[in-house]
Amino acid sequence: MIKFEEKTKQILQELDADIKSDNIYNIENLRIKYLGRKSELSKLLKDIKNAPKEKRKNIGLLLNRTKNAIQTKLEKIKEEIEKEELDKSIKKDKIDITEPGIRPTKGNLHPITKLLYKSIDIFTNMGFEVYEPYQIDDDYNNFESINIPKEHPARDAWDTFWTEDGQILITHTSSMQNRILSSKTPPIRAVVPGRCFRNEATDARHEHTFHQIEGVYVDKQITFTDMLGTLQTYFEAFFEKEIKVKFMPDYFPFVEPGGQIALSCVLCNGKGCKVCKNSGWLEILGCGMIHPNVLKEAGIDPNIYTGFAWGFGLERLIMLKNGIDDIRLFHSGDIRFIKQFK
Ligand code: FA5
Repeated sequence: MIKFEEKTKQILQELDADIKSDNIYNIENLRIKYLGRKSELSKLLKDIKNAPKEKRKNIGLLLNRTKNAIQTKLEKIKEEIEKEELDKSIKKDKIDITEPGIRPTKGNLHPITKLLYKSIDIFTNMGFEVYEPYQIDDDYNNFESINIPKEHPARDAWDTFWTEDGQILITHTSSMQNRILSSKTPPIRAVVPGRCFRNEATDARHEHTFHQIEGVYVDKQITFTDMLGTLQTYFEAFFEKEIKVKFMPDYFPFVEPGGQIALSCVLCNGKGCKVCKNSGWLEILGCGMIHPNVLKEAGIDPNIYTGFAWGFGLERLIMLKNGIDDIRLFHSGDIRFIKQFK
């Protein structure tokens, strides 16, 4: 029995020494060495039969305990190695989600995105804040709050997509006028670039989905000429050339007086061509002085403050700037079209 006790003690000591050394990185070798058929422990197990009969049971228990102890040590060291390897790989493959993205080396921005950014730059340099519209909004914001009550005939001017629960896919970015005017105190200078939707047949100049840029400016003593100056400044920066603007009266329920702005044709410089139908002018946007009812609805006193608003279609401007003859090309998904706008 003493021989067995000494031997098992030696085996466990030797295993501990191996574990401390580099051998631990080959668990399988250790398992063969300490538990394999040729191991010291196996030899001791075979030796039981030579021990006195009455001691065999205790020797058997001792050897079993030793075998379990070896297995537990090997199991533990295996877990440690696996954890260490996992930690190493986590460190190596760690992704820092706060790092900036890698700018793609190929590809280019869609012309709408590109000229939307350019327009936002121009307006922010002029002191305008930028708001994004809700693409699905309610009747109050798209119509009622801007002086277009239910049953008002002017609603027919905006062919509207309704959702089943009575919401609206915004027909114009004027849907943000009341939100902006009622949430701020003048001076208010804001632009709203965003996607609009109209339930109308498409052709070379009409899409069901297009972009508008709305603008509102409210302060004391704001006049009509401030509006003309602001828009002229924007158009000259956008087209990078001198431009004349012309106002023609028109009706929008949310402005009074209201009208259309026409630009001197950017293609023929006002001389007359196919695009401007030889008139030298291009009608480009709706605008006007904000109606007192719209100011009142937003909690602004029209006796103290005045302001102007406008809304134009971005696609139509890009078409002019780049000589594009069909608005449907923008969403055609034709990569050859997009690649031209490097
Ligand atoms: C409006 O939508 C008014 N909310 C604009 C406005 C704002 C007037 C503030 C006064 C004060 P209108 O429906 O005319 O107005 O649209 C304005 C511009 O959006 C048009 O001049 C045109 O450039 C563009 N647009 C309108 N419908 C389409 C369409 N189906 N496809 C492409 N562009 C369109």
